[in-house]
Amino acid sequence: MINRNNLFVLCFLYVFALFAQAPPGYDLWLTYSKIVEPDISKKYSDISTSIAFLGNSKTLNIAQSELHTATEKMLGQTPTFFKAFESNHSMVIGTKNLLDPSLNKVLTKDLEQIGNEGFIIKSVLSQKKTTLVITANEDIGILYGVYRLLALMQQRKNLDNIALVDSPKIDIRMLNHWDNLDRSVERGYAGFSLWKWHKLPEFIDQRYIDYARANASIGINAVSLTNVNANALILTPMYLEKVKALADVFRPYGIKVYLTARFSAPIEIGGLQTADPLNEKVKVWWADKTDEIYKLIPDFGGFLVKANSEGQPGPQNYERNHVDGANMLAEALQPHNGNVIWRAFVYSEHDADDRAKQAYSEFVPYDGKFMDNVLVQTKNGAIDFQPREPFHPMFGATPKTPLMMEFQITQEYLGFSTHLVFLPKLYEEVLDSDTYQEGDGSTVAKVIDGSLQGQKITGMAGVTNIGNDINWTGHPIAQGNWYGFGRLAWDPYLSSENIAEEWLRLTFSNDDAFVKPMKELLIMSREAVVNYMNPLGLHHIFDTGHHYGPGPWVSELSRPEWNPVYYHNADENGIGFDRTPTGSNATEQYAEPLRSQLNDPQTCPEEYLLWFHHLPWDYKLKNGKTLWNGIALKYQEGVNQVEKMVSTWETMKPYVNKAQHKEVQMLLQIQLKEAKWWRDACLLYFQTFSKKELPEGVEKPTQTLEYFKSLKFPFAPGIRPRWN
Ligand code: BDP
Repeated sequence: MINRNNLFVLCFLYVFALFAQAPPGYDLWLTYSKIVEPDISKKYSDISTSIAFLGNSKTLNIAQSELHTATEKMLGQTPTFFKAFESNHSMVIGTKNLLDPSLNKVLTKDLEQIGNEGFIIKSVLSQKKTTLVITANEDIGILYGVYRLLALMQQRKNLDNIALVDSPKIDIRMLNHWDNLDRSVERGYAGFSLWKWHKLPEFIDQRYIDYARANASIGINAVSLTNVNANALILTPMYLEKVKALADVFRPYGIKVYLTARFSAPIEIGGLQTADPLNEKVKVWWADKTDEIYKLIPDFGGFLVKANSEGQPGPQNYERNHVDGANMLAEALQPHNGNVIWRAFVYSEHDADDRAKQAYSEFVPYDGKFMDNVLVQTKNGAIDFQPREPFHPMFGATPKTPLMMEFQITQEYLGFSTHLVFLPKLYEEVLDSDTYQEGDGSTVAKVIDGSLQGQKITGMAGVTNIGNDINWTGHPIAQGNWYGFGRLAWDPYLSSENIAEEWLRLTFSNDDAFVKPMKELLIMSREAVVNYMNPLGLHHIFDTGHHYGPGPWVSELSRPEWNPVYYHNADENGIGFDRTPTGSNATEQYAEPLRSQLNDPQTCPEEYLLWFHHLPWDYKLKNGKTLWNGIALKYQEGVNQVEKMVSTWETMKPYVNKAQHKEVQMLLQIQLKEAKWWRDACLLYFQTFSKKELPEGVEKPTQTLEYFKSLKFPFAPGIRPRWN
């Protein structure tokens, strides 16, 4: 019978249960929900009853406790752990030097292949009994192996006879935070920065640990904490103590900390008169500063530098060049095995040449001149994180310089954290592109992982979409972009479809009735955004500053290449940017046969048509439609695709937590409204040049062009402070 006392206890238990569980979305893909299929649960339980977990270290303890928590949640069973190898264990986990010699022998060949970070998960028959072995050369490999095993379990994979030998194909797998010291985030749409600088170093937020755990679970091993538009204060002793505290949290998870280095720091915080990279005092200042950092953080990763780009200081302020600047820092870091990651995102208001050509023109001649510990970080495309860009022509064009890929995970030009876009599809398109630099099959992935041109050090960075929102990324589905980036940084040959499937299964449900339609939705979502924002190769027609919503009419900004009209060139004769030899000749930066293919509108892939060509409104597309009708129909298609996303999501209610279902539902409604906004605003504007009617099948706009032009968003999130 329920009396007052036990009612109180029940209420207490209910409230406790509510708070004991992380709020929806906080657990990311590490949900470890209960495995309800009895046969699978039984099999997994058998494997994880008695575990010899060899060795002791912070990293190993994390792996062990993850295994403990996960099996408890998934199987309702707590494994018994042994710290020494006895007999009859169902699972053995340990680095190679701790394994039983007979096991070690069986695995030697595999162990030789996996380097410091790889792992082996293998079902081994020994003394008539199968044991699941997780081994690696180093502790971090064990941690990665445990996460992988748990991910396989979450996906209900068959583990009988498993023989998985895996290691990362890329060395530096890095998140770039564009976080400012005041906790605002440049191009951040998921709240404020995670880093509570004011409370560090003493106060260690649980979130730092949860963040490191999530990264380790997908193999991310490097983090740059601060905005590339850097503030020199981060290099002062007070802040370095705080950075050290974060580095200490991240270390057992295999994550190294990097900082952005403001080139003028020797003046701003060092009291010098100059930051000239060839000046002796400047060199000594950076060398001392670097030593100071390594005293605190012995495994410090190095510096990420944006120099002489968009107003940031750099070596050119002293008539020196990027090589002088990068090598000066590289010298300071070299004794400590640190790296310089020098960004190639440069374009100048003093250079009248096509912005798309400038980074290549400036950097390719420096090939072979950088020190060995310099990587040049290059955005995936030559303009700026657009919904679709052809790959950056620098990939493959600098055989003696490691190029580090820079993708954007935060959706600056993709509808912020309001629009649903599954970005691994975009990343895959870039990585699979053939540069032809060393003949057929010279894909960007092979450039990045060093296999094409033999680079000794390799890297991939993602400008992160993480903030202090409960669900980390603002949009619940945007977590999949963090996940997918990590997976591709580990293995740039993975398919976006497999990543989508993995992530859906880990995060939401293993029910095929959910996974199949949702996978289709995710894969389509990228093309949908391209269609309703920038179809057929249009680019950079976003409204000024915040980059939210359309602004193809913007023409009054001080630098020509900041104006959308610079990119679309619409007039009565047509639309598009002529980058062939009759125009800016940017195509010359691509290798043959690609160059010729791009130069001819008939052979140029239609998705890049207006990126490379200025064409008349009545130009005939492959489907026989005129360019004008084709553009209009693409905008409409984008809207239709979002409508489809809305209706698919409606049917997903049974598989998703109620609160998250509602969140995505509301966000999709905004996305639909805004897809129509894009379509109507762009078509009304371009119509002033084409002077043609909208074709059949395209909905009529319900507002005027003047109305769309009048929309202003002074407080849109993520706006860059003009300059720190
Ligand atoms: C652009 C952003 C700007 C960044 C810049 C960069 O609009 O906020 O500072 O890229 O990558 O996309 O440095």
